[in-house]
Amino acid sequence: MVTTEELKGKARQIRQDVIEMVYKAKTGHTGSSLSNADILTTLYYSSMYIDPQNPQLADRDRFILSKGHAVESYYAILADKGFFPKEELETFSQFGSRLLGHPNNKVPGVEMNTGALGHGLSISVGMALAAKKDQKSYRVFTLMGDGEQAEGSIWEAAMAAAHYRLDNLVGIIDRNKLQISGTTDFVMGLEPLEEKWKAFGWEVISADGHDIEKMRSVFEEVPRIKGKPTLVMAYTTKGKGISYMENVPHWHHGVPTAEEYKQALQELSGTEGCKHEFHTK
Ligand SMILES: Cc1ncc(C[n+]2csc(CCOP(=O)(O)OP(=O)(O)O)c2C)c(N)n1
Repeated sequence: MVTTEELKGKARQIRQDVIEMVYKAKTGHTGSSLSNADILTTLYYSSMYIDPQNPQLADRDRFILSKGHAVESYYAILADKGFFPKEELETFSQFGSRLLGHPNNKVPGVEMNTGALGHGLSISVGMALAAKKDQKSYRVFTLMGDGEQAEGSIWEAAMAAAHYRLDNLVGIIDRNKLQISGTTDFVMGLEPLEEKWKAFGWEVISADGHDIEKMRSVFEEVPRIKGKPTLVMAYTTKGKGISYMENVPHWHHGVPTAEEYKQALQELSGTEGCKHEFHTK
């Protein structure tokens, strides 16, 4: 079994890949992707049942990146897991590449095209309902943004999930309290967000979304919750891991200068357990 220390090292490597991809492509959602890197690492290296050699395996757990703009860490993980060659990351967001700036299902391992906010949970409800009807035991995970919570369609899906008692569905909110143009409080007040999800009939578990050990135990606990869907409120920091990016709205889709790029990689590689293998020129 993979250790938590190994998972932390993996998350650092994924963050380096994110920086390389954005720097090379000169576009991307850096802060958003660094925000969800630990959540995705925990899911893909510890919690989900998947087979990269057989992306369409009938019993695989499903993952939907509802905050589809934060795709870099997702692609970096899919490549690292072996869904497609790692060198392909160098083509991110370039003309002719299948690694578009938002997930699309031409990429092995991507279940569904996403990017228009507010749709991922509805898709996931459909998948979880299908699993129930087919008497399959796979689980469906969907990662939403907190800014995304302003989309009304999320709340229709939340209501339906509780109605159908979808205990095979796990919603995760990347609660970094920032969205595209400022704080979520400024753009659209969300609180009391946990209470809203509870009122919609969901079990709510709160955790530090960068504490991989904790996130791991949260995802282990979820299958014991029966008769209702679970919402994991993962408290995070946008831009996590790069000092000058943390909590700065500009880095929602900022691109590092050459100096900033160097500093970012230095900060990440200064940390134990990191094996960086992907380099752009
Ligand atoms: C329906 C829709 N409206 C607007 C956008 C533009 N947009 C892209 S990212 C973003 C902010 C998302 O913020 P949040 O959900 O909090 O994600 P994170 O902070 O983790 O990046 C917006 C408004 C979109 N992609 N889809």
